[in-house]
Amino acid sequence: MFENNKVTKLTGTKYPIIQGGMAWVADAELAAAVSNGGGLGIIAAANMPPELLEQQIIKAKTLTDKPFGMNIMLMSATAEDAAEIAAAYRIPVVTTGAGQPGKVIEKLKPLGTVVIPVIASVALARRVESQGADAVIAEGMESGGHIGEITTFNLVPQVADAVKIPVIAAGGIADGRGMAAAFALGASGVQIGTRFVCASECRVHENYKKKIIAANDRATAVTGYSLGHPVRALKNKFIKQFEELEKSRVSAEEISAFGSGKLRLAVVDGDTENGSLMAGQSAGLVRDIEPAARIIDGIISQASDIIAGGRRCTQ
Ligand code: TUI
Repeated sequence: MFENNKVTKLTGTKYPIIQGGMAWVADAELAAAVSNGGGLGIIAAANMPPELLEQQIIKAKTLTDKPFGMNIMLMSATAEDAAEIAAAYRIPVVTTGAGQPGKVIEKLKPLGTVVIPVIASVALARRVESQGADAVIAEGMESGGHIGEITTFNLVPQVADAVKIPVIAAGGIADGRGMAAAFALGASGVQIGTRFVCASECRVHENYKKKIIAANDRATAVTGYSLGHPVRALKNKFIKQFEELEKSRVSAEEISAFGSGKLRLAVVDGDTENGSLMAGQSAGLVRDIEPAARIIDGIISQASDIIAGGRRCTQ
């Protein structure tokens, strides 16, 4: 049912499912596993040194013959290097996040790269469309990591009304119900992050995965509003301390310094108390660690059943 739609035509994948470009998490192995499962795997350039990013791309090519993409985090000091590398390796699809992607579009579009910015508002969706973006990922504030202000349920249909390019929904989607709902709101694809953190192929520390699986509906909190960079993560000691600092008279620089390196601490060292466990509200929906291909198959089959069933609203 989802094969050969607007998004699969852009991404060259079987299904319109894109993996989130999660810093420290989205490496060659996860990207290849998602691509092998029929979605679009993504390597997150984040703050990776250029040599490491190149190694990851080369490694992914040994693990899959399917297309995979790259995410450029625009707040990163290495964003321009990442765009150079995307160009040099002819990465077919590039997603961007956390900023204005004008320069990336200008650089990569002439090479034929499909550029899909993550946006969190209608205004930015309109702007990137006029700059030549091929599609947009409308990311609601249910997402993990750096977020905007609008919920997926409101952002997706408003963006779908405002632009002609395909809209991919993100934020709060972890199963086939979420995917079916996204399509009902006008999306032609979904981006999924948190659920893929719990893919067997994802090399995130086991402790991180266990915290997501144990999470309930109220397990996440948003910090960083005072810094202008709200971030959603699972509540823990680190979040409590961060909240205390934000309430105090401590300077923004000191608070930022306190947050620095904490995602790595959680992902690599498995320190679930002092690290930043970035995750979306859909953590409450994640129950098991499963191979990426099984996650994708389950989502597609559940979403297809819901849509094909044309369910009568008697539930
Ligand atoms: O980028 C994300 N999620 C992220 S990036 C990240 S790394 C990080 N680590 C620590 C602190 C802060 C960040 C973790 N999670 N998602 C895509 C996204 N982009 N969400 C929201 C936006 C966005 C927001 C504002 C995109 C553009 C934008 O433009 C505002 C403007 O006008 O410049």
